[in-house]
Amino acid sequence: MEERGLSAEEVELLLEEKKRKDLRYERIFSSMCTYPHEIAIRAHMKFIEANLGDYGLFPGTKEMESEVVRMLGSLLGKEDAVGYVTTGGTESNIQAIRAARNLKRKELGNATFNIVVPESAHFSFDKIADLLSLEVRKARLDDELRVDVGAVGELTDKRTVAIVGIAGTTEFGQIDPIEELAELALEKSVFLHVDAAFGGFVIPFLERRYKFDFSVEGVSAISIDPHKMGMSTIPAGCLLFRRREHLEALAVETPYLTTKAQYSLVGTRSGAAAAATFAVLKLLGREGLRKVVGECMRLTKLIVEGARKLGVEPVIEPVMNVIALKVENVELVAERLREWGWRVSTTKKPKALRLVIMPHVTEEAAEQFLVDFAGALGLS
Ligand code: 0PR
Repeated sequence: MEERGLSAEEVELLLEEKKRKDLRYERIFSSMCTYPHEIAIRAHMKFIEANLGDYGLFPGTKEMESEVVRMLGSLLGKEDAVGYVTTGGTESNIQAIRAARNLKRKELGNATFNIVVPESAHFSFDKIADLLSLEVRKARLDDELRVDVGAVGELTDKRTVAIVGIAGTTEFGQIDPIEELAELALEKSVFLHVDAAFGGFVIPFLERRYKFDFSVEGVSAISIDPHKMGMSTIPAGCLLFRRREHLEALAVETPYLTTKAQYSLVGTRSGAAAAATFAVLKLLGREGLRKVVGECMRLTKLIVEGARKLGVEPVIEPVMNVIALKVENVELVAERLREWGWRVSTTKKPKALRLVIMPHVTEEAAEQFLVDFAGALGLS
């Protein structure tokens, strides 16, 4: 760091230079984030200094956080669910499992515990296992890439602190059979965490109905991320619990703050992202969110149909706005697309070209993508 600072103009120039290096989202089909909604940006800026880590100082911001929790609880089948605005899916998943582990500890004392997750689980569960010294048991998937509930049952024992179902898998956008997992969870008295970090803002607005939320008895906790399909700013996740005792299992005393206890993983935390989420949910309502999802699904279908015309089939019929296409030499095709300015990713098992059709994708971009995709396949 230099002794003397630069002028504001010089810093602005530096910022511009860095900004030019960043990609814009228009041709990014590999991300689960998008441009935040205009109202979210405004709210974020308005509450830029608000710290929910000491919310006695920011009661207005705290009210918005509580209202976000209430709105998302009602979206997910339980208006009186308890929770808080996290930094994203990773924190929500860590905290859900930590709460379950703490409850299990009360019952069994210190022991080596495990969690049972689908093979399709996000890598945040590997971080969790490392952080909490848990064994992660990965359950196989069925042909449709949903977790095999029989396998989950076989892997679950009395040292299992939680089983996990995914509502919107990262790679394929598939939904695990949450009702069957819930039956198993109730039968074995195990905590069931549903990772709906991506799908939470999608599934309630699909034409087809899926039971995946608190309306299913046996679901103990849900992760849902406003900074993915909720069009909020980063960092905005939300963790919801069915019962207050789950949240209480995370409490740490905070002697010198304006509050007595803290439940979050991070201490100082963004009030801005909570305000942004509040604003976007108030502005759009369910109707607005349904429109966003409807448009993403329309373009998802358009791309799948276009791919089929090129002789390319999806791995599964897309459930949500995530497409995995069976492409030979997939890394080569992805690389060609990257050279033409597209950002796409690939899945591991089975290998496929993965596209996430976020709200920033326009019909024009989707059509142009199909033209370039044909080129990358060597068809034009
Ligand atoms: N759970 C699921 C189902 C997820 O898909 C993700 C992230 C998480 C949890 C973790 O969420 P946070 O990243 O908010 O902690 N899924 C994407 C992924 O890892 C996130 C992402 C977003 C990746 C934008 C790339 C990108 O450009 O693939």
